[in-house]
Amino acid sequence: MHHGLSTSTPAATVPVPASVGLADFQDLGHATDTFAADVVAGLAEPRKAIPAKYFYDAIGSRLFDRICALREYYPTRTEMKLLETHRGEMAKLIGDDAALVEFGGGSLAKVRVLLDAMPRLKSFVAIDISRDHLLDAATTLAEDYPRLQVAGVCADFTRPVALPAVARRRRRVGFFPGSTIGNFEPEAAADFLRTVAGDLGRGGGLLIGVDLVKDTEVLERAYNDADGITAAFNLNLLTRINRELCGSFEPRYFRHHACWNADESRIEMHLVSRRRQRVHVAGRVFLFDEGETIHTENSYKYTVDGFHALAEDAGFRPVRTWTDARQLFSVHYLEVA
Ligand code: AVI
Repeated sequence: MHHGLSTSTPAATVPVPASVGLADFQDLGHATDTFAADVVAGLAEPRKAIPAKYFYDAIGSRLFDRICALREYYPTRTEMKLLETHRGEMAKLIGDDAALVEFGGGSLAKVRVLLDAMPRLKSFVAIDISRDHLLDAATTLAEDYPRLQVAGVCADFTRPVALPAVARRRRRVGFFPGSTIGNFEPEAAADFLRTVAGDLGRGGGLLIGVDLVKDTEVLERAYNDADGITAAFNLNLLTRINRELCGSFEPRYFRHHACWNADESRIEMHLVSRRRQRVHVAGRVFLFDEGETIHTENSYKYTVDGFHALAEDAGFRPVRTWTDARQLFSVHYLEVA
């Protein structure tokens, strides 16, 4: 399973083998390394913060896969069930003539549910910033669906993407599962949807998974699992900084904290300093008071109406929404207005 917010490996390190069964593979060269600059800038802020996309190094990605399988973490399971239950109806809305375009597809696990329901679909494009991971996942998908034209585009999908030939003369339908939209600030979420509407063009559609506002206890449990996997995921950021940016963090002097912020409609994740301390990162020194935090993630939750308003503001028309019986999660089919 994938988060869709992976940070990159540098562009063009591995040539695409001529033998892979992909219809197309393009590297738009968006992958630039801003980890050091972002961390130093974030730690220098009066309220320390580091962008959530930096969770996903190899260890963080593996921990995220484990989060997705946790009993407490309902989004993955619930969304998968919604896709399985309603894939017939979703397939009809997408249409066999469309090119399906997944934004930040990662391991491309969820889209298989749709592809299995659409044996006549002609083309699929996966866009992801993580080049080698994308190449692997798209190649495996092409092997498993030999009748489908599969293309990969290594790009930052928050920027406009010129889609490859297999998607050009077709209606285009985007796929953005996992409630990754929730990790964008609402402004950035609207900007992203506007960009996607531009990529998809007139007549296009978007199938998107969005986590819902719900009982605080259910929400907080999902981000404070009993096995401490989410805590390890959060704290791994410090280990990554130590390894990649010559950091001197002592992870045991920090603790994971996740809580629901009702005013902002989001789960916040923080790393709380257990003591007054001084930490070196990339040749700079940062001071922490006891109890001071690094804000590491926001995960916004929407009501169905709230999400529709956001989508409409960004140039989409909501066509169909599916939710589970407990109203935990939603999947929306939107059309470019
Ligand atoms: C990837 N993203 C949608 C996850 C979320 O729920 O916001 C990331 C995550 N953070 C902690 N647990 C899962």
